[in-house]
Amino acid sequence: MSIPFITAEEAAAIIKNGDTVATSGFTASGTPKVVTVALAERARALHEKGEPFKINLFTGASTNDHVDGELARANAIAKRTPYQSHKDCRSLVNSTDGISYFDAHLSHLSQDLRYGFYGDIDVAIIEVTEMSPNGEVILGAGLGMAPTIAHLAKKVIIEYSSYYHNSFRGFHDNYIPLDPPNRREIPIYRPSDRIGSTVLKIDPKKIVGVVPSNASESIKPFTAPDELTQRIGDNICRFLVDQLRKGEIPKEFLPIQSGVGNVANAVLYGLGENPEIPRFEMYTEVIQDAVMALMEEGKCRFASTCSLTFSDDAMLHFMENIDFFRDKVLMRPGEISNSPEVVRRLGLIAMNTALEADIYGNVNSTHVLGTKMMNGIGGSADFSRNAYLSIFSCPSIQKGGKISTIVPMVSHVDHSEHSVKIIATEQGVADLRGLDPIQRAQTMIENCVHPMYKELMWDYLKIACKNGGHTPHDLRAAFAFHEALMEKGDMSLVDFAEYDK
Ligand code: 0RQ
Repeated sequence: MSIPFITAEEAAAIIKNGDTVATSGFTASGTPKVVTVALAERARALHEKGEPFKINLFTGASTNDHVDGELARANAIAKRTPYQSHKDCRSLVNSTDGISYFDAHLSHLSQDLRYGFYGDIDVAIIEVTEMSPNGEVILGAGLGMAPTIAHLAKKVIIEYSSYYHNSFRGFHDNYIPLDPPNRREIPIYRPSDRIGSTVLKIDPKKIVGVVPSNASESIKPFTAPDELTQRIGDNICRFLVDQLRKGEIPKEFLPIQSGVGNVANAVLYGLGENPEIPRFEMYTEVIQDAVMALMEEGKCRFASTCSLTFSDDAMLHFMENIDFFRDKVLMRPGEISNSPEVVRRLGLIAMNTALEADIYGNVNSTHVLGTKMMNGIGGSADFSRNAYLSIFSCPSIQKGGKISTIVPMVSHVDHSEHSVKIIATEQGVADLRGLDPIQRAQTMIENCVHPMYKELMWDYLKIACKNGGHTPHDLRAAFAFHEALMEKGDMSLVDFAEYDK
């Protein structure tokens, strides 16, 4: 059967008000780039005529301006999950009559969709880089939920990207686990184990059209590590070398998961430069520019990932040298790249970022002042709960010192004290393993808190300890830092005098 080429506008016209639309991709990579722009245009035109038009939008992770940006600005998103990081989308997520957003673990969404928890998928928009008439496709630079949504969706729109001049064939590992009660183990015993297929087979009867696209992922280069991120990165590297020397990390080292952002890049560069760190593998959800450089230097032997989150220049470099990377990279669906089962089996060193952490080791990755959604939990808990070593890092202060990121009690919990083993700031590293709560608090204050907040934090612990208990708190004062920020614009103006009675 022949599958028609259609325009982005024709594809957008297939999507109806109230539809649930799922897209391929993970971060900007592999997401649609033209159909969603036309869809936003259509929404605007309908809104101008006074007609309602909103979709429910399910993706692999965050997207790009072409998806979250365009659709948010057109006020075309009713429900959104599992992760977003675009400022226009975020502002609607945080307004009561904006987007109904629910935050979900990235490894969960594909299976939750198969379980039927969130209704039908009306339309899947899937970016491909090669396609045959029988519906066999080669995906692009990011998978996300592509295999599951291709299988579940009633209709599939293909975005056929001609941006990439060299073939991605061989990089993908498309795989859908059986669902309970028939699930078996996911047979990955090393990061390089292939378990699925390089091609994704989509029922050609469901493909309603193919839309040509020639857009890049539009990912900007990360800024070079500044002094602060460099210090955090150095602290983590020193800690890992020390663990290696003590034999607490096996001498072969363990696969690394690394979140996105500048600290992640700084740590990876640091590991690359450190002669005591052996060549390592990665089992992670995104690989950024730093990883490509480490592969070329021979320091990183292999990376299993869900997406290639390379800046546009780095992606061009990857493409020009694609044969070098063919046996060094596998891209998998998010539920496999982030599978808690595989993370536990491989024994990962997981490194993620916190917005704030408390003196007992609970971590908030998502909510500013406990209320405003930043991005979402992403894959951070898929990894940290199950890792061999889970490390969270953040600068000890934000906004020029008006915020201490280490607080008495986090204003929202994403990662409980039971999942968090190590916390690092530019001040130092708190190794919380095997410590009771008071020891944890002392270690956190001594090693991670910024000098301008240390005395205040000791004051809090003293007040809390007067109440006794296993995990001492003064519930009246536990959020005094947050209150000072809200009322006086500065946490350091907290006054514990009224509680110290
Ligand atoms: O504000 O933007 O006004 O400058 O928050 O802070 O330090 O630049 O942090 O960009 O690395 O993001 C946790 C959000 C960190 C991210 C989080 C303010 C600060 C700044 C951003 P400005 P930074 P980053 C892999 C794993 C969850 C998902 C995850 C994240 C802005 O890492 O989304 O880990 N993680 N996924 O000033 C008030 C505080 C603050 C604060 C920072 N305590 N209170 N404001 N800020 N701390 C990827 C995927 O899952 C795909």
